[in-house]
Amino acid sequence: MRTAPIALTLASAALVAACAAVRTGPPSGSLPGPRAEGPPAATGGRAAKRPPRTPRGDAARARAARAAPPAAAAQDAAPAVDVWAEPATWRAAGDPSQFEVPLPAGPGWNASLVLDNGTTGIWTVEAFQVFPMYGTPEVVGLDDKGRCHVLSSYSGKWADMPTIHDVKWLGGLAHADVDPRFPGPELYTGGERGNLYQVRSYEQAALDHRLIAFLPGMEIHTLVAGDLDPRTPGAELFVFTRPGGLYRATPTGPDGGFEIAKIDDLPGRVRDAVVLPREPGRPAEIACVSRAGWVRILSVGMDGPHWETVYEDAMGMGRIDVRAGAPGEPLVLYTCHDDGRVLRLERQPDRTFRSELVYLGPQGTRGVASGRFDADPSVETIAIFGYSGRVEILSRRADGWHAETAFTDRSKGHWLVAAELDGRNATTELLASGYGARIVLLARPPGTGRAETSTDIAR
Ligand SMILES: [Ca+2]
Ligand SMILES: [Ca+2]
Repeated sequence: MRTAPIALTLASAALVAACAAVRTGPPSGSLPGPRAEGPPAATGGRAAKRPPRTPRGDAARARAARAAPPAAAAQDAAPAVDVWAEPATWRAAGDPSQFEVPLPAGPGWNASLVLDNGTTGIWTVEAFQVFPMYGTPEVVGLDDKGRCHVLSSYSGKWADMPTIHDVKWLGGLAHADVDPRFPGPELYTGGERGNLYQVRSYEQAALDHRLIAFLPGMEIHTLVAGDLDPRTPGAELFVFTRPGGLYRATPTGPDGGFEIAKIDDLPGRVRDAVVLPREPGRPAEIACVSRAGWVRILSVGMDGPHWETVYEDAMGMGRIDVRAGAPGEPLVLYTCHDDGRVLRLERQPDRTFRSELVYLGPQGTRGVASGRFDADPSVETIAIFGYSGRVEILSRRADGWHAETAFTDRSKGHWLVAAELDGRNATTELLASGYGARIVLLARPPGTGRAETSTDIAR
């Protein structure tokens, strides 16, 4: 497999961003611009096709790769797909509710369709165990018309059970046992209209949903759930909004409703957040990434919220993931700037973070996912997605980070998540969604990383 070498290594001091000093207290800054991120009209854009690439020999390609900047080298290997094409040019690849629908993928990857949503973009996708009686986690996607798609797999097919119709986009999504009045975990989502919903699942494979709170004039961009605030018992939902605010929702309202309390103002919206593995004796920590150009770790004490800045630079940011490290390994976060810079942030023994720039990718990064994407478990890997339409795998090898294209969608990407959805390999799968109005599953071929391949069991 050819990979595009990236001329960035640990030793590239000039490209290693300065690690910001740790500080606490409320953040400061200015409010973001008026443009909303989530909801693209699925129409519009240029219809012009990219000209075909000129074939070149391997030697010329290698010379060009050495001479070109890293991002250009990576793009050279990408298929010529016009990610700004009109939806009218799209054709359904098949019906994934009836049979497994394969899609073209990069070398060493299999792609298949989970949902074709016509021309309606899908802004968020995650995998949760919504129905415990099915072994495989469900895939949950939020679309531009305010629908929450809950998709269950069955031997390569996917059954969609859409719920909620909030008309405008849904963006925030969480799954946790927040409400003790209902057994097991619940789904939570909200969006442009400021409506916050709870979705409950039942053993007979049924869903219902209800409005549990309303934030007038606020867009709900990000939700996280868990026992996050010591001032209220049990689990809470944290709701990050635009205009920038942080709200807490607790299952303490009348008639099964929730109560909402504003707990902080924020300079710009948090577009993604992840609850970090809980350390004994320490408060819950939530890593947050903002359009205002920072990564901060939020924790809440009896005196209120504390913010620790771990990275900042003058360019919007929007996605974050945490490495599923082994016990004793340092905490590692992966994040990205909107301009295509992908960063690795590693917590040091003194709890400060060391930042490393690992990729100068295409503009419009809209997905960062940590997982095992290589047959060799010792290779550190992350996946990215965005306005390039390409899902790229970044692998850290002895000579630095490398990029390869795993998949190219029919339009711009908006969300990427790692999930375990195929046990035939030893690697992590990926779910991608966005302006292409579909959810795509990416998996390494059966046998990848498994010793059984020597017996041809994968054929
Ligand atoms: Ca519950
Ligand atoms: Ca797998």
